Amino acid sequence: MARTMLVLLGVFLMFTSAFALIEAEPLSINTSGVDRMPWVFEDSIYFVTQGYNIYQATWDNGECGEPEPVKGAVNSSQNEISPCVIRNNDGELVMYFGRYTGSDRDYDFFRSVFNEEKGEWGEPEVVLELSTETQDWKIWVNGDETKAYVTTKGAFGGLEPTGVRDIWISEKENGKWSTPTKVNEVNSSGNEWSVFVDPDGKIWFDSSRDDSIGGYDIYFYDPSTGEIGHPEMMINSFYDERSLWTDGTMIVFSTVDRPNGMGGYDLFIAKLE
Ligand SMILES: [Ca+2]
Ligand SMILES: [Ca+2]
Ligand SMILES: [Ca+2]
Repeated sequence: MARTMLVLLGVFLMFTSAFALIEAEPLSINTSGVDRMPWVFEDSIYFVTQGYNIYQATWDNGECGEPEPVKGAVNSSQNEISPCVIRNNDGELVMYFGRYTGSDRDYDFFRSVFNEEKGEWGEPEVVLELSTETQDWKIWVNGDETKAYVTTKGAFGGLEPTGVRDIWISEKENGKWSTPTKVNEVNSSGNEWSVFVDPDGKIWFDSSRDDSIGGYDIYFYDPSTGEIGHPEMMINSFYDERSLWTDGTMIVFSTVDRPNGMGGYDLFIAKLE
């Protein structure tokens, strides 16, 4: 009898510890308002919160410090979204992000360089080659600033907008971004709102398509196999899972109204290995 109890206890502990490893956990920086569009870089997490401004907090393997708005000229009275922070070949800290500029162009993409002397972000410049006349939403740029993926409700190169968000790619040639083209391997007839390329080259995105568990789910496209992966248990749920950041070992993503969150959009972290 005692032995049976011990075996049962062992099975229970194995189950709960394995489950703990794959269960996504909320980040401590979540608020009752909007907390979304995470980007981890060096020792900071950047994200969108508090009236659609970009905040940062110190980051140590999932442990976050107290968030504060990024210093300098990035945040304005308009909405800022989708921070993408890199360090380029000149050693500059660069942020690409989206900003709502009014009903004429909706959101456009901007680029700002961090001024190390002043300790703040410099005046952003609009990146017109990667922006359309309608809603441009998510941007990912590599460290060389030679390759960019964007999502937009608009279209480039004289194509007709489809009315939903798709993923497009551009490469820099002679210092100028090429006209973006559609990434047909990942686009569906529904919305692809976000895009993120991990260190292995996998293209991650969120989408609502036939096999989604509920609403929006997070997917990745692996160019080496040509297949689309759909992580289930640990990340995707009946709730909406949206934009994400990953280094290949962990993933930080936004989700809506998930239990254990603070409400609305919240940030969660899960291990990928
Ligand atoms: Ca929230
Ligand atoms: Ca626009
Ligand atoms: Ca879902």
